[in-house]
Amino acid sequence: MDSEQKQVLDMLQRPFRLPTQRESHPIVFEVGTRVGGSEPPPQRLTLARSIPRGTVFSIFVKSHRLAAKELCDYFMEASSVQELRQRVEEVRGLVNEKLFIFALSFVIIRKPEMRHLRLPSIVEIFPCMFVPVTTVSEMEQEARKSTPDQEIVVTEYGPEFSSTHLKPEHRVAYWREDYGINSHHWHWHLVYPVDLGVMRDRKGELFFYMHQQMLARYDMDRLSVGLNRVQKLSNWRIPIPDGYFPKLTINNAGQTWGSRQDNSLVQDYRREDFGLLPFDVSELEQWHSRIMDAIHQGYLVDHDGNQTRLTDNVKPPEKRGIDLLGDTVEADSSISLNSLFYGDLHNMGHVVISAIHDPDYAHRENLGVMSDTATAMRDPVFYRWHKYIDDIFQEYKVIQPPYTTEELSLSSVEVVSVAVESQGQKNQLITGWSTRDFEASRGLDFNADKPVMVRLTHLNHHPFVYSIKLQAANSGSLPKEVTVRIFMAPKLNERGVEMSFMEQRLLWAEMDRFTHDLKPGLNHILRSSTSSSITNSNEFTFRDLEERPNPDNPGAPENTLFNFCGCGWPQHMLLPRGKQEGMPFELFVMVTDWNQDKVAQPDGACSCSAAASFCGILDALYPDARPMGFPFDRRPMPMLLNRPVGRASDLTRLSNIAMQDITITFTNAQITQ
Ligand code: CUO
Repeated sequence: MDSEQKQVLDMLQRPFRLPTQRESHPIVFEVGTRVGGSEPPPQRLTLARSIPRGTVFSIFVKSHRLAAKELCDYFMEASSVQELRQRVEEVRGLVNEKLFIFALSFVIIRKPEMRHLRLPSIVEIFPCMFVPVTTVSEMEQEARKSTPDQEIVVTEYGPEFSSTHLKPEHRVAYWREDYGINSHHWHWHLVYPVDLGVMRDRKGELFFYMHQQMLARYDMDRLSVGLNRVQKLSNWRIPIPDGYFPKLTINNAGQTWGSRQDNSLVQDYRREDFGLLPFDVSELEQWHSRIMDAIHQGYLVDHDGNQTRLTDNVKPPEKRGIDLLGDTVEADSSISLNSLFYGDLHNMGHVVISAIHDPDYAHRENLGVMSDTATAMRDPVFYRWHKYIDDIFQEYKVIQPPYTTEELSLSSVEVVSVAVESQGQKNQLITGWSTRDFEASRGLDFNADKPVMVRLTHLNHHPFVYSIKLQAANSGSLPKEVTVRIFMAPKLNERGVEMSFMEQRLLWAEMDRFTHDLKPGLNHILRSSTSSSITNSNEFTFRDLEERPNPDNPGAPENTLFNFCGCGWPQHMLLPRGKQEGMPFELFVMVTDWNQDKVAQPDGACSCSAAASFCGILDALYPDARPMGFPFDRRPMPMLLNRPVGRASDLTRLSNIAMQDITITFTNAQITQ
């Protein structure tokens, strides 16, 4: 990393700080002044500068997305790192802090000269989006009280999170408020942004799949703590029972996010602070019903009235129906076939819900946490909203032709046995608590001469190993390579009853997906839980990056991987909590022919595999030709199940599929690794 690059990265620190006299570039606002060889910022950055500092920046709001595009383009057009540094310096302090960090992160990920650098954790950039204002003040006090011989100041937050345990929903606060889950969500939307001109392979489908998987995982933890699965927010005309009080601050002046009382009713949107036109709840319902009509009619209608069929049985380059629907629901105006007709359902739902407490801005209250990708997952209503969105996709998926025996089987391979091993125990996994320190003083100024740390509690588990034995035929057409797909789901529903295939279908969480070189005869695969294709192995702190500087080798592969794959699911949340008395889960292992799964990648595509299941691969195609969620995205042919209430275990009649009962026990103790 050269000094220009380091200076760019350093500008991720203390976003609320105004540039000092020496750092500031007053020429920026002088009309007609050329900066960095491009058009002058005052004319170019009108949208970006229209969002006041210290206020909410929301990529769910179209005008904010356009502002982000303007700023990202301005940074991306810099012809050298030096010019980028210049532009970033000029803009810092002039535009909204969240917008600034979003655009700077965007450019670090995508600009060829920058993307070998690692991005530090968003937790350190905006600690006030991860810990309540009371903890921030506690940190301030601790810093003030600290003695000269103290090298650092540490303040703990958790494990109670913002819950009181008076409301049932508080039982999963540890999950919703987990720093890794929220930073994953922020990172995912940075990697797959809407309206920023980013064309990613199967973007719409991954929008569906990644969010569906988060819901499956949330439901697993809900069942672990004795809650029912999430109910979709389908009726907008009745109050939402669960309120949310984030206790987080939007800026360094102590401004708080809007909160929602229990039993609030969604209102027509009449605020004027985001440049949005007045907007009625009935418009959301209308968009929803148009999309549902498209699903049932089997086609979408574009701006010119042309029909585009919706089916998942396509040959590339035709897009799968689920991909088109994902784009339509997420409403990227350059990708959605007809955003005027099908609307902006997903994003506007976030906006309307986050304005529920002050829909006409009469109280001058900020939007709620649902308006920001780094905070939305803290709110119970996020899951109800996304269940509603997922329900659209599932409506489509259940009318797709069921998978046939031919599509599901691989007769030359038999999965002989499956087990997980951890701490010398077979098929018994253990969860508990751990802590992780973040340097909050990288993001907020505590006026301290030493690092001010926040110690966050999070769920964790002992690492484990999958032990999978495959028997491959000694003759005949044996695939050279196979894909191993591992899923996990709770075995019992809320009533303690084993679930049918259709009831359990949406609870299967992908645990791993990898390829294996097959040899004839017995193959014994040992695979560590830490290698999972959904997880991101680490969340880097600023200190990590300083202590392990990046090699001066632009494009050093491991760092490029980090930036893109840094959006993976947190490793510490790979397992659901389970119960103290032990909770039964089922592992599902399926082996398929890699020759049918593989995707021809463009030359020079990076071979990243970390977190590819949720985040795709930088500059490459999604690395699995099957529909995302295969084989649980659709029903299997009825004859494959023992009707009328066939179970997933019925599929083990196919040699390439096996299942194993396991138990997850929550110890409520510290897990140290
Ligand atoms: Cu990730 Cu609604 O898409 O938040």
